[in-house]
Amino acid sequence: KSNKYNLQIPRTNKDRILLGFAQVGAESGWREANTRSIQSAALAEGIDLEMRFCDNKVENQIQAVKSFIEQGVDVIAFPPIIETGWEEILQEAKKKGIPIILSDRKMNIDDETLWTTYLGSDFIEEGRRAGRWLIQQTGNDKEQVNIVEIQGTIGSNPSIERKKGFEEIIREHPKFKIIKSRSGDFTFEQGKMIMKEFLEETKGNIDVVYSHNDDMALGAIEAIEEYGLNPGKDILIISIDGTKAALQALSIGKLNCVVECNPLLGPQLMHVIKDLMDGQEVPKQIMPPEDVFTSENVKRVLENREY
Ligand code: GYE
Repeated sequence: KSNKYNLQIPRTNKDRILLGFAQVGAESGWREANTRSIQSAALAEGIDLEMRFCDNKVENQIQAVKSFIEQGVDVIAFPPIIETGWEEILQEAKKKGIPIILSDRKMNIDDETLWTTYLGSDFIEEGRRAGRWLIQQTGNDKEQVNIVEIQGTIGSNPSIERKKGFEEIIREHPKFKIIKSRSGDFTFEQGKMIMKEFLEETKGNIDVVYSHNDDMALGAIEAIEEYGLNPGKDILIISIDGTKAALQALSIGKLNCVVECNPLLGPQLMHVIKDLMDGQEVPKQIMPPEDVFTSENVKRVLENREY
């Protein structure tokens, strides 16, 4: 079988597709929901799944992809932990005729024939949504609004683009200033630690936290409380993802805006894999549906949130 990229697709077993998935790790609530979604969708669709967890280390992820190639799986999917450095290993996959799907993170690579499709969000747009919410906040009569930014994993596509989209919006409104920006690697612990540093360094002179994911925002909320300030009131908090824990914080006013990033990619992933294996053309980008949550609409979504 071949697809439009003229890759010869080796089938290890005539009736079942073997998918190798090199998962980032378990850095966030988003990631755990994503893992469960992929596992249950594979089961439901009768696709054999081999998932490796890479503990958020690029070298582990390269190793995992390498071993999937050696093993001769039918298709490989993964969220590149960082954007760069993938040419060599993807050339190897191409030589073996194994199609590559980018799941939830894009990469920065010249030869776009080395991957088939990207299934995931538009992170620049997520950053813009966060920025747009902020500039629309009335009652902010300060001359300068001090923003601190907690970035995700350095060099990762969502972190780079969430920063870019947010800056694009606030750039046009000079009173909004990012006074500090540092990485919390998408984890609760590091988000809390970075926020503690920010509070100490600025003596609490912070108006807004822009966090690239929920876990770091929840960590920041704890740091703010320990510092003796009120998260959501003294300091506005904007986050990205939309996990249940963050929506709960939003519903009690400790968080102010959550831009949704959908982790439930499993069904769409299995669907596109089947199309690929059938030799069909697949779109270069597939985007899940997403929303923005504030105190006004949080109740509705919280009721049915499974993750
Ligand atoms: O926002 C973050 C996770 O790649 C979109 O990775 C994903 C991001 C998500 O750890 O919470």
